[in-house]
Amino acid sequence: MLPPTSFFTWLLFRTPGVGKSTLCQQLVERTNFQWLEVGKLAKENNCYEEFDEVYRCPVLHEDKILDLMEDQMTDGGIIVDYHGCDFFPERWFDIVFVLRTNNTALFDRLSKRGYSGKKLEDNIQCEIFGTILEEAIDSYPKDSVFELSSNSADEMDQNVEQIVQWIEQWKQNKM
Ligand code: DAT
Repeated sequence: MLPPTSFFTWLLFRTPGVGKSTLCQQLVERTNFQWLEVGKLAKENNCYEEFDEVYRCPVLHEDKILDLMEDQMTDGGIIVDYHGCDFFPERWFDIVFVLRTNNTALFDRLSKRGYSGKKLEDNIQCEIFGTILEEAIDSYPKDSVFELSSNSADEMDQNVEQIVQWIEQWKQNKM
């Protein structure tokens, strides 16, 4: 059982392909929380510093995106979805979820998405070494970081149920 807590929820998720969007979509349908996709917000507002030629992707301008998010984060009830976490202020979040997927499933999902070469290898390695879980534990209180396994559709359903229960409990505690 996840602990009841106060204000914001941060759903921090891992490497691409672990099921962040799928989970967020289902949570939005089941709760009145809003889904804030940091990657999408950055794209819409051109929050980039440069282009990374190795990974073939733009590099996030962290200060710009934090300024944009600040207003939205003050009201609470936000699910923040991104693959990194150490640059967000700790005060924004009450809880951090890190999704994990085994290498075989992740390899298949990322290959289907068109990832190959170094980008594919590095993302798989990031998952193997638990890089983002480590980053979350280093950046936030240990008792607010939860790891959720996301290998199968059944596990996805369980994760949704567990988080919905946590949100219901959070609402009751606020009444
Ligand atoms: P992300 O947003 O983390 O990049 P996604 O939600 O787009 O990931 O999911 C990538 C693909 O994997 C998509 O086709 C749905 C599938 N998928 C996600 N989570 C899954 C799970 N737990 N079991 C089976 N398939 C899953």
